[in-house]
Amino acid sequence: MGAGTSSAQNVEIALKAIDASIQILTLLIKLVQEFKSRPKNSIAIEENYVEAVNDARKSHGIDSDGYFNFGFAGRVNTGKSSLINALRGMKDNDPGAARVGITDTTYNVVNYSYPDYPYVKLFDLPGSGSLARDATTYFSDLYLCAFDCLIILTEGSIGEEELQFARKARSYNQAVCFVRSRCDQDMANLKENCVIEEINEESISEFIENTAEYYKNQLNMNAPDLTQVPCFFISSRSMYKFIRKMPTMLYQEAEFLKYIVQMSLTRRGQL
Ligand SMILES: Nc1nc2c(ncn2[C@@H]2O[C@H](COP(=O)(O)OP(=O)(O)O)[C@@H](O)[C@H]2O)c(=O)[nH]1
Ligand SMILES: [Mg+2]
Repeated sequence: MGAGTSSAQNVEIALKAIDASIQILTLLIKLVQEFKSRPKNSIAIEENYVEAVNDARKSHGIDSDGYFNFGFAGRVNTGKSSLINALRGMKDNDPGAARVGITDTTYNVVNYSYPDYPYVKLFDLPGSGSLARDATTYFSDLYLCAFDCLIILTEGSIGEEELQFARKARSYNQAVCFVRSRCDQDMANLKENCVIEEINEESISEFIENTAEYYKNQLNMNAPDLTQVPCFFISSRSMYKFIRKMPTMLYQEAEFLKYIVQMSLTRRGQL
């Protein structure tokens, strides 16, 4: 909180933040009900992309009319598998959980279903940017245009290859977003280095504000065509607790979920 901010102003800011969170959560709860049943509509694909998208779906064994499909792409170690586990309310060592911390980059695409949402599938894609995976052909090799929404996990900054994936996704009119996971580790480092005193709502929101500004500037400078692609700052640890309805400090887990749910429903004309 800036110097000179009165306690009345602090309370007002905190109340506004709580109000915004309640609004997001209320909307999220409402939207998520749609995922309890089969998609009502197909995704409309532009005529010149129909063949490529159908090929991509076939290659992943995707039934796009019967299921909502979300793809998780990005470099090795960015937290794709951990996020999928958290979204499924699973610990990394639970039976059936995605394998975490695996440096072997050659394993295949694996899709995971959702215990409470049988019509949702989450696709864990092999990491890009390794010797085993050529970044220039990653998008086409892995048929990344097949999903309702492509979620690109990033590291501290958005690299050229992530920009290319997002650009390609947009050329197919596919919903896409960047996600910077592992933010709890950043916060722990800041505390360790005495940059912040405590990890609390205030320091988290300041961290998100600063990091979001940095990402926005990066996009403005390197990819002005992609400034509409949102970036969410999250932690899979917080996501797990959020999904399990356990108390936790949140980063942008609710905003991220709201976005992907909303994009999928919009593409299917269900919103
Ligand atoms: N603290 C923390 N560690 C994470 C988080 N997400 C992933 N990790 C760790 O980062 C490493 C790589 O995660 P993984 O999900 O396997 O990344 P992937 O290669 O992109 O699938 C593992 O050691 C995870 O435990 C997170 O949100 N917080
Ligand atoms: Mg993985």
